[in-house]
Amino acid sequence: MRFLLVLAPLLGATVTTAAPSKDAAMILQDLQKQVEAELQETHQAPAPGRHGGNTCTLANAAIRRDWYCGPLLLFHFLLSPGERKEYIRAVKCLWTSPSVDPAFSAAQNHFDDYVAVHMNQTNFIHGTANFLTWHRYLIYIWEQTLRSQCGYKGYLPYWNWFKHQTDLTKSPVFDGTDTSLGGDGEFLAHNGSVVGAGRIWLPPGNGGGCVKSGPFVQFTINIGPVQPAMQGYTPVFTDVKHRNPRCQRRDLTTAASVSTFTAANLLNVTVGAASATIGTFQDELQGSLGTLRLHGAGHYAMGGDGSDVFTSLNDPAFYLHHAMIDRLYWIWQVLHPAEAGKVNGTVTFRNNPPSRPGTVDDLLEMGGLGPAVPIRDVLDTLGGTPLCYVYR
Ligand SMILES: [Cu+2]
Repeated sequence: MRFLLVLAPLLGATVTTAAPSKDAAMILQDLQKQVEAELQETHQAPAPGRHGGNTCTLANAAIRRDWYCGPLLLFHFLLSPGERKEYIRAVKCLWTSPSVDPAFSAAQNHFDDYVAVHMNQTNFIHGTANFLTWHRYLIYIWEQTLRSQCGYKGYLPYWNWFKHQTDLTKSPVFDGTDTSLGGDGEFLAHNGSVVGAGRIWLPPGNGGGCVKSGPFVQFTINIGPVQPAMQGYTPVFTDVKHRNPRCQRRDLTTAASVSTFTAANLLNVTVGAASATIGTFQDELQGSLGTLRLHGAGHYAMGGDGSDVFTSLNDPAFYLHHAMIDRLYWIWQVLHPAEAGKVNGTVTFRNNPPSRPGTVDDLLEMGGLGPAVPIRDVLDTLGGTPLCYVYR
């Protein structure tokens, strides 16, 4: 663990307060190199696989890449503008594909189906033992569906939180160009967002209304909102049978990104104190009562529909945000092999109401989106049952 020694002075008790000498994006690249080196050592042959005959290797694994993260990095890490447009075209294709589940009468298309499946399970997939694996599997199905139904040839990109976190309007994910996932919302006066179980207030950004630029402005969303963090955005219903057609709202909230997407937080969760066990790792990544952490900060940085724990999938950036969460999970798993196969927590939202502990045999249910699989099948992204991907 050469890398840990290099970082040792940055870790320990001072990790959350010291200002590391490298910026977060560079630290993430160091972590990436460390993970790639570990995988080269440990994955000379395919992992045993759960169902025998695993054909997934490092050489044939899919590579999920950065939507674009700035000129500092080598070009092959990044999506080209043409690749970004291909991804956008495929997402539009889902938006114009029919809903597959008649139970979701509010869903007008297959994009809405994802919102509905997530909304129906919200209290059993957050603050739970399956949080990381459920979302890992959901975005995998999303990726594979873009490929199988919409002719997409690439893989799911991720939003690199550690670039442009001081001005989200400059982020290639949110800059409003035709190679972004849309820009900020129209200005709509509101009183900011209340998050962290009511204990944290985030000031309003410059948006709050309908996304005003980018490739998806003409699309209508239909489900929710159920519990948007943004004040003044009124929830209207709580099931998937009542359609609420509207524009997608966003309020790019730099107060969330700049305070949370820091080198100290990145180090803490990947190699610092919080990385010690699956329990401490997932709590730090996800956030707990009264704290804003990486997962929550991404949602609140989007604001508007993206800030709704039930229906944040209405913001197409959801998938790139959760790919980044999954990337950190993958990095952490490679660097902590003794913990990588474990789960921690129960089967209800922060154990409310009290419930049994989750296990790796629990099924990840995907409604009509895809087959249910046990957690153990998606613990290894190179396990071939069905996952076979890495990040770069
Ligand atoms: Cu979720």
